[in-house]
Amino acid sequence: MRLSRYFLPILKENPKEAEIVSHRLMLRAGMIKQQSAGIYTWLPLGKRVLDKVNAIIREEQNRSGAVELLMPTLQSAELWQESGRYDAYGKEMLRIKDRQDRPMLYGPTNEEMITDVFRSFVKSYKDLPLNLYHIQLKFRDEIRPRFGTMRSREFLMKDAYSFDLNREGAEHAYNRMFAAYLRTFSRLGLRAIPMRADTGPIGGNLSHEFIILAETGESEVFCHKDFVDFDIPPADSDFNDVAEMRGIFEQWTSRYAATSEMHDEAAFNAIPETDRLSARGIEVGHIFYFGTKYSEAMGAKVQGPDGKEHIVHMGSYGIGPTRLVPAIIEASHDENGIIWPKSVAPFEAVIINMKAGDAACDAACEKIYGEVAKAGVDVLYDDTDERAGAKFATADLIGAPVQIIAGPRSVANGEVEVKDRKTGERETMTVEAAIARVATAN
Ligand code: 5CA
Repeated sequence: MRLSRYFLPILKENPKEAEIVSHRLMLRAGMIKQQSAGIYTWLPLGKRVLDKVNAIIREEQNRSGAVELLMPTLQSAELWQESGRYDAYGKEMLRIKDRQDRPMLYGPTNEEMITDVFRSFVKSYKDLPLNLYHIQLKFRDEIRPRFGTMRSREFLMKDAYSFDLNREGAEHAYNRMFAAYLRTFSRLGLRAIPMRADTGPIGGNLSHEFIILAETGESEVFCHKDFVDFDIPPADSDFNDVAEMRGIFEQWTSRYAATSEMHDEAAFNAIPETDRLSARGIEVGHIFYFGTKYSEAMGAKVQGPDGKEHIVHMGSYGIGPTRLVPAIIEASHDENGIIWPKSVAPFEAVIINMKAGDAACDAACEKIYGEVAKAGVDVLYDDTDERAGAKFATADLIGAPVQIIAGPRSVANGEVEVKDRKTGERETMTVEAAIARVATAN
């Protein structure tokens, strides 16, 4: 991508409304624009990151055996009257009437709708286990939307819903998703700690939140300090292996870790004082086992191997991609801007032409740009006629992991500088070596 043809509305000044660093940097780097309270446009740079986050989430959901579909954002009130949540959900639900005066709502979550999909088609235990997910916009009329897309009113959610014949099967589904979540967050460059959590309006009694430690986080968490270091299940884990998945889950749950709602002072105090960690964090995922709460109310049942009807056991599993993007920034930035993990960087490399219009600089940059792009690397070429200082500042702000800097002096020797955004280390090398460095790192 040539910057001269891109749409990157960088802000020079610090926006006053931004209270936390991720919100400030997302506005300054031209990633998002607020449209009204808690409602955002994802500008091209932000959209690139969001797409990469979603791609990783999708790969790990698919790996675990979940199957993707897409449900609508607008739902009819009738479905929610069946489950009893239409009245119970309260003011967070945005209620709308269509031209026929029929009550509708902008979905805050999809348990009812997926249960309706399930009951329309699935009649036999032979079709189980089943886990269906989508990545879709939600709306919750939060009293206090804040921190940009961290807590917004319209936000993206990956929500998965599992269906099993009995509690045992549902526990396996839960453990499988638990392992998939550990892998997902790790690939996003994050350490998200699973903690016992309250189930709130979703219901049920088994639930974990995945929390990233951050001072600006809105959740209060308590755990053993060693709990923040852990192994991630490998890609070749057998998600169908009940014992393997239970092992991963139990390795976790054997140690005390809880959010403030579930906080058990006695259990926490049983940890030696020097090993206790109480901190703040950002909830990036939340999983629930709620048994037959919706399937019973809405008649989702299958014929079992015994020939009898069984109400199915369900769980739901959420991740917030539009919250993950600022969470990654909270965890990875410096005073100059964002430092993206390679897996979600909007551009893996930026080429900085320090003297656009200079024949030798242009030729070197064009060569690097052409070859690196051909190798499949997402590369941004700053071919604008801004001064070099402004180009350096922009490159640092938008946080591509590698910068290739071409100035007249080095280009005269057939060389460019390669800068690592994270460490700040600069290395001079030939144009060919720079191409190889960026292209083969892929
Ligand atoms: N149906 C269940 C799980 S599928 C559910 O709705 N769970 S939730 O309420 O915990 O939301 C799931 C995830 O969505 C949260 O972990 C969080 O990452 C994200 N999320 C929830 N509310 C917001 C919000 N207002 N802004 C941004 N992300 C949000």
